[in-house]
Amino acid sequence: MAYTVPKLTDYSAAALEKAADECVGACAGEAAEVRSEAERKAFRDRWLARKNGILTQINDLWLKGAPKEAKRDVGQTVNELKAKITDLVDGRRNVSDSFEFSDSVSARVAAAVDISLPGIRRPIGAEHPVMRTWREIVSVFQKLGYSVAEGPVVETDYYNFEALNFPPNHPARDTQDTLFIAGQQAKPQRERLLLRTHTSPVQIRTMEKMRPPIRIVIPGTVHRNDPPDASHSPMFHQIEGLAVDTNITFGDLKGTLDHAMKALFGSSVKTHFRPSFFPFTEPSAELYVTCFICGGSGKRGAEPCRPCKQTGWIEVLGCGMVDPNVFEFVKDNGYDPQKVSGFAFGMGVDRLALLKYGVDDIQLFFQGDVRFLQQFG
Ligand code: 2NL
Repeated sequence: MAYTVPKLTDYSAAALEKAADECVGACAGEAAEVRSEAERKAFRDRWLARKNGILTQINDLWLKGAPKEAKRDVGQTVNELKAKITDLVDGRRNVSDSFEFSDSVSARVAAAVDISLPGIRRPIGAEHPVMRTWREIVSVFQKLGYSVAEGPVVETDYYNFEALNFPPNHPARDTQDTLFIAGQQAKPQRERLLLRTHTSPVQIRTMEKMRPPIRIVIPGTVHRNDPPDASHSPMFHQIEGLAVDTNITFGDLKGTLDHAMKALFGSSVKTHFRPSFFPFTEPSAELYVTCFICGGSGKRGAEPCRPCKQTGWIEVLGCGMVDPNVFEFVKDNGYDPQKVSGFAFGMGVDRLALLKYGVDDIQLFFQGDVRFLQQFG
C-alpha cells in the first residue's frame, strides 16, 4: 500500500518518532524501487513537490495542527524528517546518471560489471591417487568382460564372516580387528551389524542374485579396527574379483592375474605365486610381482631397495580357488560345488597406490592436505 500522511492525535515524543520512522521507511522503500529516469522524477515530485508533496502535507498536517506546547518538538521532528527525505531523493539522483546514459539493460550491466577486474579463478581438481588406482584396476578387468558390483558398507556377520567359511571363533571376529555397530548383543550372531572388513560380502550377495557363470569385480570401502600408522588406516579400499563357471582351474587364475599385473605395472613384470591361507579359498596363494621400483634387482643404485626389502619381489594380492564350503551357502542358486568351480582374489587399493606413486605414508591419502594432493594434478 502506498504511503499516505497520517493525522496525528498523540503529540508525545514517542508517537512523533514512530510517525517519522514510518515515513522515512516508506520513502526508502520507494527509493529502492526506482528503475528509470521517469520513475525517479515521479518519486521526487511525490515527496518534495511544493504543492501537495508529502513533505508539504506533513508540514500542514503535523505542524500546523499541533497544540501550542508541542509545536517546538514537532517542528524539530519535521525538520529532521525533511533532511532525511531530501537525502533519499538526492541519493537516487546520483545513480540516475546511468539511466540517462541509456535505460537499456545492456547499459546497466556495463555500469555494474568492471571488465578490468581479474576473472574468478576456478582451478580444476585432480583425481585422487587412490581413486585413480581404483579406476585403473577396475578397467583392466572390465576389458576382460568382468562386471562391476557394489554393496553396503554396513554388513551383517553372516555376509562378512559366516558365509565366507570363517569359523565361529575366528580371531577376525574379535573387536580388536573388526568395528561392530553398538547395541547388537541381543541379536543372534549372524544378524549383528558391523563395518565390512572386506568386499567379499558383495560377492555372496551377487551369487544369491545371479546364477553362474559370473565374472565380477567389487571395489569398495572397508574398515578394520587398526590404529592409524604409516601402513594402516581404519578405513581403506579393496577390490575383489570372482569368476565362477564350469571347469575353472588354478591355471585360469594364474593366466588372468598375470595378464592383469602386466596391464597395471607394465608388460615386463613377472608374477610369482606362493602358498597361503584364507578361510574362503582352497588352495590359497599370495601373488608377487617383480619389484617395479628396482626392476627385481633388490638395489637402487648402491642403496638397498626398501619397498621389496631387497628381495626383488612385491606382494600385491591374495587369491585362490573358491572353497566348496562357500558355494554351499549359495548352492540353491546354481552354485553346486560338484558342478561349478571358481577363483577369487582381493587387493588393497591404497597399498597399491602407495607403491605405484612412491608414497611412504598411507595417512597422506586421507588428510586432504592440498600441498600433497596438488602433486597429482
Ligand atoms: C587379500 C585377500 C582375497 C578373496 C579375497 C573371495 C571371495 C569369495 C570367495 C572366495 Cl565370495 N574368495 N575373496 C579370495 C582370496 C583372497 O583377498 O589379501 N586381500 C587384500
